[in-house]
Amino acid sequence: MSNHLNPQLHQDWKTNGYLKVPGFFSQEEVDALQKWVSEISCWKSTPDKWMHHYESTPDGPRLSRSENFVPYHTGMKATVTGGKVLNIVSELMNQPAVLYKEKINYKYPGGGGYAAHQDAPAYEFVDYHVTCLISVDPATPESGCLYFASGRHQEGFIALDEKGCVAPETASTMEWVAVPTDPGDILLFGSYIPHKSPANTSNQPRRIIYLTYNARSQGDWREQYYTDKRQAFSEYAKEGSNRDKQISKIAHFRGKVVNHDF
Ligand SMILES: O=C(O)CCC(=O)C(=O)O
Repeated sequence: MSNHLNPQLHQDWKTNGYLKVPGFFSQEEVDALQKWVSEISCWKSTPDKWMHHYESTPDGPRLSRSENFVPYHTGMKATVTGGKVLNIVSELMNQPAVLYKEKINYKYPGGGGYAAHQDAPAYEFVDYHVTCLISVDPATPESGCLYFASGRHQEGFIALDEKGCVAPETASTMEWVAVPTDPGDILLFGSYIPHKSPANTSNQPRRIIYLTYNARSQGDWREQYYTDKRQAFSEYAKEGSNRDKQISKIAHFRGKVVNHDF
């Protein structure tokens, strides 16, 4: 585990529950990441490999999210399962980390935002995770960057409602900090920090990669996570409930989901 962070940054992480590291990736690396995200977004849907989710936008149906792409993309796999991303996450966890899940949220113009939530209720099997967000495009308040309830990660589950989100009446009393990011910036956050994001009201995509890790000492749950997610969504579809119109086990996505294909 090499040292990326000075004591002040470690302190900021502890105090705020999130940490932005500007310019973590070089321009060359950003070019590669942008190319890889475009490649993955063009993959045809399959029933048993990667998962694509779509939403309705003013420009027609657009991808809202892709998941489970790491086993099928060599460049992405090398970048997210080793090297400096794994190192910085392991440094924050004070122990070696392993990838738990990965996703790209595209948020094309008109794409939906996310209600205030903590990630922990959706991330089963292990009780604590750290996510590394990689900004592929500029994320601004207009294009739908993340907002955090700074310092509220130390309170366990907060006002968990029936959707798995922070109850709106509690969320509205929280102090929210916008954290815009540029391509190549990373933003690290733990699974208990409340966060949310608005819809994309700009005319540019706001693509972000989210890499979620857990402590390796707690096991490698990645396969199990995706098996369980597929199974849960096929059950939601059979039930005839609206839950299959979610993109996660929690109902935090505010866009209009169309054409589920897994
Ligand atoms: O991409 C976003 O705007 C927020 C995503 C998020 O919080 C999530 O997917 O849980």
